[in-house]
Amino acid sequence: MKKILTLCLVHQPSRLLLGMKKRGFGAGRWNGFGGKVKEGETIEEAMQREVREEAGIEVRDAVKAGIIKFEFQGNPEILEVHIFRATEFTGAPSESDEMKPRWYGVKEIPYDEMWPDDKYWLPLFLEGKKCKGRFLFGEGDSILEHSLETVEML
Ligand code: 8OG
Repeated sequence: MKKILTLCLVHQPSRLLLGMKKRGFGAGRWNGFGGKVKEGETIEEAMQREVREEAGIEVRDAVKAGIIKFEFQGNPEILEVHIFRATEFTGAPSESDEMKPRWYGVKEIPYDEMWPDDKYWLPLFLEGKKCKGRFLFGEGDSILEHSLETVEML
């Protein structure tokens, strides 16, 4: 079974907008904004909606930046996360029930308080590259297998 999710990162030349996830899956971690694609919605529409709901902004120029599949040992579900990069937005980032937003300098990304796979692919993202990959998680936060490649097109 496959679930499609979105993840949008607002990336300006020297800074990245992250949100502290306050509840649910990934709570206690800094991340971009996103969630599950609902029935009847395109991936782009879901991306836009999630950023609006979680950070209170409208992204203007989001483009695809990656597709990563996550699997968890012993769980048949595959999470396919579609990653987007935006540089322009309207509105002011504001706290929601789910996320508390904050800008981080690109050299002070809090990798130790993020999903453990982020230290593999986020540096590529910050270099402006697009990537495709797969991570298999084991107990706790261990990564048992992974593959990651940069691609020209998604
Ligand atoms: O709807 P929900 O809040 O459960 O969506 C989960 C969000 O977390 C969604 O934006 C996709 C994102 N996400 C994962 N796994 C990982 C991961 O390993 N790293 C990062 N950075 N984001 C992830 O589901």
